[in-house]
Amino acid sequence: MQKRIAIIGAGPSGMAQLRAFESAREQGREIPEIVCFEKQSDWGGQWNFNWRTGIDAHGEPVHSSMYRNLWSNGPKEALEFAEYTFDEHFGRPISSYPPRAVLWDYINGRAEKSDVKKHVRFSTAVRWVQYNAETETFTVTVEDLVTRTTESSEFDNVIVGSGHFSFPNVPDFAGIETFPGTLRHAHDFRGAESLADKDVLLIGASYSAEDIGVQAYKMGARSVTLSYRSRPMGFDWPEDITEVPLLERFDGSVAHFVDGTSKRFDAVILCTGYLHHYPYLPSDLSLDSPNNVYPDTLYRGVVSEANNKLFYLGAQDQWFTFNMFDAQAWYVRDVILGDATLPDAAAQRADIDRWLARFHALESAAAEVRFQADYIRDLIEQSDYPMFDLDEVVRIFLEWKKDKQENILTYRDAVYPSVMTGTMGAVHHTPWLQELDDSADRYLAHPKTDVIKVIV
Ligand code: FAD
Ligand code: NA7
Repeated sequence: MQKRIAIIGAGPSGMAQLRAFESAREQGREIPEIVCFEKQSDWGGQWNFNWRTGIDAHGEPVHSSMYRNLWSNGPKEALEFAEYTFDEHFGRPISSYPPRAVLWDYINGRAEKSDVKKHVRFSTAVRWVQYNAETETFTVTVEDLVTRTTESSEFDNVIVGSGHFSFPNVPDFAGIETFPGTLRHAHDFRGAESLADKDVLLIGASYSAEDIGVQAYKMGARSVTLSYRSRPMGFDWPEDITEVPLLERFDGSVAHFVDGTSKRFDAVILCTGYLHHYPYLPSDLSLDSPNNVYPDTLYRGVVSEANNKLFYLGAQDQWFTFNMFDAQAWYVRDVILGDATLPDAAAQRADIDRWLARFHALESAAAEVRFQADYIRDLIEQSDYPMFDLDEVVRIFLEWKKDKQENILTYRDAVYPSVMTGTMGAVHHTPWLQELDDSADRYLAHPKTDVIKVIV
């Protein structure tokens, strides 16, 4: 009987999985019946912007944490698909840090081209997944959010692609209930315009705090204060952005920090990260991990140790994104098709432990980037996904980090060569700090540039 595969989520990870199976089919392979359940009405995951916060029109938690003004926070050259390039999609060079809508267009373009939409059941939320040891299948219960009908069916494998940047981690702070201004988590942040002329406090010292802080500055905040728990980000901030140690307590609109300083604020945004949370999975199958580059209990970062018929895509903290999801999806496909075999449980554990030992010894962000590149290399070596120059991607990441150190306000104006085609990114027509229109139309109204080949 033909195998049945359930994919949960049609974000970049789920779309990579659909593409991986399609690529096997194009090579004449018989592929299983695939059903991808997506609770939103369109695909793209985080990249499918939603103006709503809290709950959506169906009463579901809003998935995307992205905001209107979001532009790629890393060079596009580091996330490019090895088998669908930016050149192929746009037909001309574009800059290295496109806005959200342009990256959505890119992932949408590949998926549309491979005609995989027919496998997706949109507006359908996965409610529960139950493994049956006797039949060795999963019963997947879903709800069609439009017709309000619930149904269950059997699958041989389940692939989790529901992401892990949607359920906010919301810590408590003494006196926070007395704060009278705007208070929210980064998950509910949709744009920085309302922060103009405001004194803004951001708690956290990672990507969200960094980018929302810079967005607030760009939109004219009076001051931006970033409060860190472990260590400051340490960029050469402009005068109106300051880093302070951890928040100790609020007293009305005044925040007191552990170094004894205090300041009055109009708005507070908790940039305190997200939880791995899989409400449709029983606890023994649900990944429980902090946000890091090697979550424990996943063999090769994707196969659930608790049940080898269950897979997770994109569960890692992400330096690499789209091409890492591809490497994972191609490998998962091959395990399901029987082209890649899994070692026994003891060997899986030994392999996980080897990677974990390496992960725990990492001492710098640069070492983490190299670690993730090695992880991807190991995966690609197991499948027919086109190998690409991962060392060159690492070099681009390190350049990006250097550019940010030099100037956190202008790093998005830099361009890099494509690792896949050698095409140099085109300098955008307007410096990022001055560009107030984030639309794809405005972005793509780019004067045509000659393609420059760079020898890499
Ligand atoms: P997601 O994109 O989260 O997609 C998961 C999908 O699963 C969603 O469509 C969701 O609706 C669906 N889903 C969830 N639960 C269910 C359910 N129960 N039933 C059915 N469907 C369900 N990456 C970059 O490369 N560059 C960036 O600049 C960048 N910026 C980011 C900014 C923010 C604010 C955030 C939060 C992330 C950013 N990322 C960025 C990382 C981003 O997470 C990845 O690029 C990518 O979106 C991850 O893809 P995914 O498919 O694993 O998860
Ligand atoms: P991250 O990268 O997981 O970072 C979370 C940050 O929140 C990190 O600096 C944490 O400090 C901080 N944090 C967590 N809990 C607390 C408490 N209780 N008090 C103070 N600070 C805290 O999440 P991001 O949202 O920045 O990024 C996630 C993704 O979204 C990423 O892929 C981006 O591309 C966009 P720590 O350093 O651990 O002390």
